[in-house]
Amino acid sequence: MTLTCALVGAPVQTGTQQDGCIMGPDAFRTAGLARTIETLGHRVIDLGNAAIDPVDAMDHPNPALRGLSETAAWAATLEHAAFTASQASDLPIFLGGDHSLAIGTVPGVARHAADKGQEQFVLWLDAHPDIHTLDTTASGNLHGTPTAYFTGRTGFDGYPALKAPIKPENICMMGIRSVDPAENAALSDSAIQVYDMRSIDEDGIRAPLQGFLSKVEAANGALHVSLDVDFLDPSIAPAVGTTVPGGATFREAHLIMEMLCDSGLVTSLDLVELNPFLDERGRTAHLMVDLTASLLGRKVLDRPTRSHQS
Ligand code: 4U7
Ligand code: MN
Ligand code: MN
Ligand code: MN
Repeated sequence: MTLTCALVGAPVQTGTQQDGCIMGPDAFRTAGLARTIETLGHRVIDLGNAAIDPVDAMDHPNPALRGLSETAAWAATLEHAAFTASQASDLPIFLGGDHSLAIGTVPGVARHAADKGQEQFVLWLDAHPDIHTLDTTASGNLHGTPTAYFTGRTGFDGYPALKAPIKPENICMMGIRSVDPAENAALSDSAIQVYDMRSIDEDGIRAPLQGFLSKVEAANGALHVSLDVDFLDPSIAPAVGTTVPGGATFREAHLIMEMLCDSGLVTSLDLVELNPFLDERGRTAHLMVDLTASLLGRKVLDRPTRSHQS
C-alpha cells in the first residue's frame, strides 16, 4: 500500500537537562529519512519544523521543574500540528526532539481519531514509562511526564485541557527497565500493559505484541507508536542522554517494526530523544531511519518469512 507520510519536525529540548535534541529533526533529514521512505514507494511531504513563541515563566511548587512554560507552549503547538498533519496525510511522523513532545503529538492524533469515531491506541517503546506528574518528578525533566498527561492524570495545571484522553487500557509499553518509585506506584493501579525487559527476556516480543495488535484491530482503532531512542540498547544507539543498559537488540527492534508493518494498523509515529551531539558518525540516526523503513515495508524476502505461517 502506498502511503502519504508527513514529516513534522519538533525541535523540543526543554524537556531535558542536556542540550542537543534541538538538532534531532535535521539529523533525521540528513540521515535520509525522506529518501528512504520514498524508495519504498511512499510519498513524503515535509511540513518543516514547528516552533513556539517566547513564553513567560510559570510558577510551580515543585522547585525541580525546568522548562515548564515552554513545555506547556509546545503542548498546544504540537497538538495543533499533529491534528492537521493527521488530516493531511496517512502517516504523520514526528521528528524529535525530546519525549515531552508526546504531550502534544498524542493528544493531536487522538483528536483526529475521535473525529473519525476511532479509539486511539499507543505503543510506547522506551526504557522509561514517562509517567511522572509535575508533582512527582524528582529530576524536574518533563520528558519524563507525557504518559501521565495524555492519560488525563491530574497535576498538569497550566497545560491545555485534553479533548481526547488516552484510556490506560489502550496503552502498551515495551522495553521498560528504569522506573522511579512514584512511577511504579502509578503503574501498579493502572490498566496500562507493561512489558518490562524481564518479560521480554522470558516471553519474547512476538506474542505480547501480537496480543496488543489484535486488540487494536478488534476495536478498529488508530495506533500511535512512540519510539524513544533509549528503548534500544546503548551499544547500538548511543545518541541519547538517558542510556539504560539492557535495551532492545537490533533484531528485536526490527521484528517489532516488521510486525507493525504487517498489521497495517499504525497511523502515526514519534521518533524521539535522538541527541545528534552524542552520536557516533550518525549511526543512531541511521538506525532510527532503518527501523522506520522496516515499519514502512522494507523486507528481506518478498515471500513470507515464516514457512509455518498461521
Ligand atoms: B525519557 C527519569 F529519573 N525517570 O524522571 C526522570 F530516571 O523520555 C528519566 O524516557 C526520564 O527519556 C526519561 O528524569 C525520559 C529518571
Ligand atoms: Mn488520517
Ligand atoms: Mn521517553
Ligand atoms: Mn526513555
